[in-house]
Amino acid sequence: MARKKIALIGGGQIGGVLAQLCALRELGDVVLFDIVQNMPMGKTLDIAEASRVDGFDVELKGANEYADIKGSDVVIVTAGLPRKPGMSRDDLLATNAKIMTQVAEGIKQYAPNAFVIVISNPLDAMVTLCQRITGFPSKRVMGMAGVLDSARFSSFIAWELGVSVKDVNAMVLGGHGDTMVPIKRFANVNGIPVYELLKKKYKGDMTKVEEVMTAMVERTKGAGGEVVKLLGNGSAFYSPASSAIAMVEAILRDQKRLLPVCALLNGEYGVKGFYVGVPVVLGAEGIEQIIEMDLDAEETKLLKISCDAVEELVGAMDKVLAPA
Ligand code: TXD
Repeated sequence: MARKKIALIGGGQIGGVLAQLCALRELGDVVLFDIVQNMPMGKTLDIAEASRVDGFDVELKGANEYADIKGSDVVIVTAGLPRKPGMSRDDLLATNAKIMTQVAEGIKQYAPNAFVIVISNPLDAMVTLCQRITGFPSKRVMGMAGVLDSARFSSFIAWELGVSVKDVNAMVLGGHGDTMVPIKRFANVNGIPVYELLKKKYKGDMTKVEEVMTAMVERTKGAGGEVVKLLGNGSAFYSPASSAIAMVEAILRDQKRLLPVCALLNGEYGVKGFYVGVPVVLGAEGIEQIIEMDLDAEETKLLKISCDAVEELVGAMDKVLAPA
């Protein structure tokens, strides 16, 4: 059986790590595309030359032409500008919308049967645009943000409680922006609610428990910005790449994982016609199911605020892209 073909559009920080992870896990042959001449060829050659040491059998190729992504099974898009310190993700809208327009047209032409995972920011608007331009079925076009935001939330919980992060389950829903909604109530460590464990740790002092939980939620919401500030140039790239690879694996290995994914909603959670982060089942068909959780009044309110912010962003994008 032929190896799968994975195209990475954008050969920058995340694109490079994605290429290496695809190779290390032997997920398929990799094409790394960028508009910068030679750079993707340099990165893929560098990774390929580690194949003897790491022991992987996949081909890696750099590309400056869309024709090279022909027949890809999966396309991951990171093309666009990252944030600089002090910028919000939404500040990237105008530039990245124009880039996404070109990228989506290239994917539509050369990889019409691919699953597409968008990473570029502002995420919810970019993936909405990508699906509209490609016209692909929405179960094949999705955005990565929730896996990363949830991984960050899980890390903070593990560090606070002094337990292995492998036992932590926590989900972040909504848009990938300042309004994202970490779902505190369902966060647990191997089934034990985080609230219960915090209550034990702080000997029933519920004020302290709420304070610690709120601090973890706020750190999660600002986690991308925390890294941007420390790096001084560019944004997080290791954890975003790993998170997208988890989604690729779920699809290629038909794992039926239940993950928070940026998906096109058609009435679920009261949203219609744009993308937002919700729990889905991810398998060989792509988004096989969208799960509607029973949220309480507070969670519903916060999710609505987040969805409204995404809707506004999509509206702003439409204005930017409208012919003058
Ligand atoms: O959770 C998430 N979704 C994210 C998203 C987490 C972290 C970062 N996130 C966003 O991913 C970030 O805000 C950016 O919008 C993207 C890519 O981040 P990365 O750190 O990889 O940015 P780089 O290193 O600047 O790489 C972008 C590449 C760069 O090599 C450009 O030359 C290329 O995109 N680029 C293009 N490629 C193809 N086609 C066009 N038109 C193009 N324009 C620029």
